[in-house]
Amino acid sequence: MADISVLNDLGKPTQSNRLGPQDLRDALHVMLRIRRFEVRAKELFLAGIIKGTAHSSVGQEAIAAGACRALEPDDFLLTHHRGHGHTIAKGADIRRMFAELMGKAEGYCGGLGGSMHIADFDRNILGANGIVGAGMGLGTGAALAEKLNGNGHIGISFFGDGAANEGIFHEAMNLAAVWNLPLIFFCENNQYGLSTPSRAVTAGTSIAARSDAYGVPGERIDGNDFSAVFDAVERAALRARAGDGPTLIEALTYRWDDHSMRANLPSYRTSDEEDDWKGFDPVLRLRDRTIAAGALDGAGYDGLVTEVETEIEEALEWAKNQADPSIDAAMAMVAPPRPALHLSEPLPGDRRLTYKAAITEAFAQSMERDENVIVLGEDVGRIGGIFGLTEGLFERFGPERVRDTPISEGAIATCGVGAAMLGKRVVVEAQLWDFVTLMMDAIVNQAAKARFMLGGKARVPVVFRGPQGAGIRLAAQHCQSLETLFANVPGLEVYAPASAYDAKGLMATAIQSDGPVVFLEHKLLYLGAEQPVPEAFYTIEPGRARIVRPGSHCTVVATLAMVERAIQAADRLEKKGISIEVIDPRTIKPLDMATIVASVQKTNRAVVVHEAPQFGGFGGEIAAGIMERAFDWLDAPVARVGAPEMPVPYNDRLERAYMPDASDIAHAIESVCYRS
Ligand SMILES: Cc1ncc(C[n+]2csc(CCOP(=O)(O)OP(=O)(O)O)c2C)c(N)n1
Ligand SMILES: [Mg+2]
Repeated sequence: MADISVLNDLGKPTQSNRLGPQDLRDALHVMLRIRRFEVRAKELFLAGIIKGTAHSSVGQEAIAAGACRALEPDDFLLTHHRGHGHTIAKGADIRRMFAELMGKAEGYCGGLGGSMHIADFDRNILGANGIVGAGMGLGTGAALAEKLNGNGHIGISFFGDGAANEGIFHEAMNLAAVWNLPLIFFCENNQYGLSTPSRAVTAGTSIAARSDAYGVPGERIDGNDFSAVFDAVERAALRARAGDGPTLIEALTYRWDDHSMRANLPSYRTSDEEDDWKGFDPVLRLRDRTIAAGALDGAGYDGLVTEVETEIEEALEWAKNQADPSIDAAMAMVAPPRPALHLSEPLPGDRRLTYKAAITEAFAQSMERDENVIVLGEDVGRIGGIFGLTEGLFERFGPERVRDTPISEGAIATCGVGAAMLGKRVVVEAQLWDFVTLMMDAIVNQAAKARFMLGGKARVPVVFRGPQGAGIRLAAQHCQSLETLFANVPGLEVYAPASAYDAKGLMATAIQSDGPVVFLEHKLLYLGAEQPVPEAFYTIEPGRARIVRPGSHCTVVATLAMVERAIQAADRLEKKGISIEVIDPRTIKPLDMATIVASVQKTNRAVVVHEAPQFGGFGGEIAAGIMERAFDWLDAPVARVGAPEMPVPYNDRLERAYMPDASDIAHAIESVCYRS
């Protein structure tokens, strides 16, 4: 059972000097629209017209109406799964919301997102979210972008009491506080996270009290009192606009319905408790105040209710009559159009740079060309990153654009996504690529899907980059090759350059892309010698493999540190009269299967090499692609070379044995060459 003592604080009248009778009437109108929307949505769900699930905000309407009234139209809003009220109060079109809930093409997300992903970028509604807590991380990024844009806009991230126990709450609060971001953290404490009472899983006296730990103001308010919400958000907005940073507001409230429309959970709340809270109905409380203020009488209220009912019926009838989306339209939403790139790659020339310096040069040139390019990561600023990839950028472009972050991978990565949504091009460094596992929500659930699930308008130009791979004895948690985790996620591109030339050109391409790119580097390549790299800015079209070494007897497809080893194997076998064609795909996704297939049609044999464990590696994808498209040309099954089914060992000798080397590759080549 919930803590009923909180009721003692409710019902106390609060006064806002800024709100006149007409404001109260307008807010009541908004709250009635929210309530009717939710009531009808639930009925439509039960009738099978709305599918999946949706989360009603009945009982919580004062929060949406009060908070959004204190914001300016240009301020941004991020919400969560229970977001209908927030989007309606921020001005979203109810017809398009219903259409989305019905999965229609005219819905806010083209029918591809549903209730949990409604966004309206024209109104700075940056999206509801199906991942509890994600809006806080995204909010830090959106707030950072607006701060850097210098336009005076601020934003709000709504989340629940349950979300306050996610790590992202703490990471985002800390980040927003240290960077003084114009962001309001608004916790709707409806006292339950699904079936679990908040007080049973939440330490401390209140969620608001946690603000002390981050040195920002925090207050707990009556969330069923429109004016209390308005006042608190207005105070927080004034602070944010004045450059004084974030505020945490915790509003006590109660949801009247079950957790979701789909939920058919055993009872976990008493009917007494539910009835008590219904006695604090935010709509009726505002109705009474509005009547007392003289802006409405009883008949006027009934008229308002009827007006809202008519609007909602018309909206849902309109929505019902819309068409379903087509699969072609859905496919077009996955990735943004590619920006115009240099179609022909420049000649390498005589100037030489290391792999590392080539990437640094791509950062510097991209930052010079576009002031919206920013770099985020642990130690990327003052010391230029622990491997030195961002060396010199801090001095040249300043601390606003080259930002040393807290050790908060979840916040850094979601911050990058949020900043990208509001105009930045963000490079996010994972100090060691293994730490990307703490960034997975941002990359996989947010960046990869934002354009698709939020209606095609979200732009997410973020490069998630870092050094993967073994070879310098950093053991199991600092040496993995994780490309397949990303290659299997629609909406992501995965680049893996093996040469300095490709590293510079592909990094420039990645930064120019309007969609998210996972950019894999390799620690051993950082140690490599200088190679020819053009001085001028250039890009490389992703999805174009490079034939690194021509040959006629067997095709070897290799990436990153394996390219050099494949060349060594080819050199050895050449002495035995075997001619090897080595292909570096350069980008794992998009993958240039055409070049690989054409090569196999010439050589009739293929070996695929990667450093990641063989089982489940992307070598299987290439082998299958060759089998599908060049089966009739094959003289032997495609061979794969990868690491064994083992975490990367620390011991020097074992680590060397773990990584495929030229002998392993040569052995595999011989096995396919001498087969027939
Ligand atoms: C990261 C994550 N964990 C779990 C869930 C499943 N889930 C959806 S809503 C919810 C409860 C959230 O509670 P709260 O944050 O208080 O929001 P409320 O539903 O009460 O509005 C849970 C557990 C999820 N969507 N995302
Ligand atoms: Mg809750």
